[in-house]
Amino acid sequence: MYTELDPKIASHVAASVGSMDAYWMPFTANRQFKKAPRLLAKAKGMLYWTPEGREILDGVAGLWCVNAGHARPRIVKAIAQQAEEMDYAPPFQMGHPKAFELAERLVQLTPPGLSKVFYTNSGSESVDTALKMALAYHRARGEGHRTRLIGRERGYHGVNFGGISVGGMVANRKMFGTMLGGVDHIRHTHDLSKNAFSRGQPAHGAELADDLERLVALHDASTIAAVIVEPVAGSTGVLIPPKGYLERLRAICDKHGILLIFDEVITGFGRLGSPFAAQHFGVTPDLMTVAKGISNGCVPMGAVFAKQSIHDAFMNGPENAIEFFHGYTYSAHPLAVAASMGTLDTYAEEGLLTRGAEMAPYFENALHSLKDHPHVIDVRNIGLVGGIELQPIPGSPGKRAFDTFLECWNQGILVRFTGDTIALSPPLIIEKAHVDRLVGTLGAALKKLA
Ligand code: PXG
Repeated sequence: MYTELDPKIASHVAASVGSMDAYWMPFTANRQFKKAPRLLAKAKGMLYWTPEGREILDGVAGLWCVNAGHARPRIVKAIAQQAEEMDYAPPFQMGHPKAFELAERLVQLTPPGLSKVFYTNSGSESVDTALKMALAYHRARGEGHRTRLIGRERGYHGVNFGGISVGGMVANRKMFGTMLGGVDHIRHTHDLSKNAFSRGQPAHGAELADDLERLVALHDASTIAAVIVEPVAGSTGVLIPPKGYLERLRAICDKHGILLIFDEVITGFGRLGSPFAAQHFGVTPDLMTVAKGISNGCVPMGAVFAKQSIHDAFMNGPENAIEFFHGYTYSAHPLAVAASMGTLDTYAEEGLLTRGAEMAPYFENALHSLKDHPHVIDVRNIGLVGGIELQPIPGSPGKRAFDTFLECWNQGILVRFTGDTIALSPPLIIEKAHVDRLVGTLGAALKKLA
């Protein structure tokens, strides 16, 4: 099973896991992985260690989630204490004090108006929750004919049926039938012919927001409930909104009474150098989905932030009636709430929700030093997110990025790849020396593979 690994490493790995047969791994080439496993066994700060003790610098905050770095003491302590104090409390028709306290703290961080929090356990659940809220909101105010949901090409909104329906990644959609009906997509904003090697927001493409007008003309605004976009798309290769694009999308939604949903699962909690992308870009959505950084990835958690007016539209039946028939057994799970409190404490103490803005110029310059490396066709960045797009190997899309990812892993850094783009999204505690090591190693990997 471990024949492709160095025999010494293989025996360590084998000892640490035993059989790998039973675990059907998510979003993974299972057969390939099990022949040459890449395992992580320990984490602290900016670092991981493999079972055999090799140090790996974390260039992607786990999976865009460990924003405060690994094993932070306040978070560890909060989770441990909560596990002793109360492991679980039912969230339906019941509550626990810290869930309310956390909600009050969270809405201090959001843009004005997003004053209500609905808890979930993941980004996918947040997305499906927000889509359901949008539909139910219109129905509650007598516009039940607004049933269409609009996503965007190359969007990623998780893997549940709502999320893949509005999502725009063909591999995530094509195997799963017809999904939700009544969904349409606006065009994506990625245009290397005009915007390659942009620093921050690209100059060209604000007019792509007008594609929403095309769908309004086709379907009529009275049939459209909401539009969902990632302010910066992460999973599909770090797609940064052109200057003026989000403002224009907001204006078109307002004009037609369409709700605007920002999926901030990746951009939320400091990734761009502001608490949320909404503040970074100065555009406030009606609903905002988050996960990942809300609990530093330590215990699964997500949330939807809603405008007061959306919440209030539900509060119109008899007082003893449930207003929104939706929720999860683990909504506001005490361990997740505790992890989130410890996370917010850590963010506040260390100024992490704005630290990305301080580090961004250094990160940007380092990334753009890769411009003339082999096969690099674009470098793009915003806050502490970077994308390096590589020329695909003819006939083997994605292989160049996968090989680069593997070479990086062998050389001791963890990066992400999607299509032929390498993505970086390090923990927000990153120091300049880490940036140098990340980018230096990535550059060396690109040269080695040339
Ligand atoms: N929305 C967005 C914008 C995301 O990035 C989700 C929803 C779903 O979250 P959950 O918690 O259900 O996974 C995500 C998740 C990658 C990568 O490689 C990104 C995500 C997940 C897995 C891989 O970029 N983002």
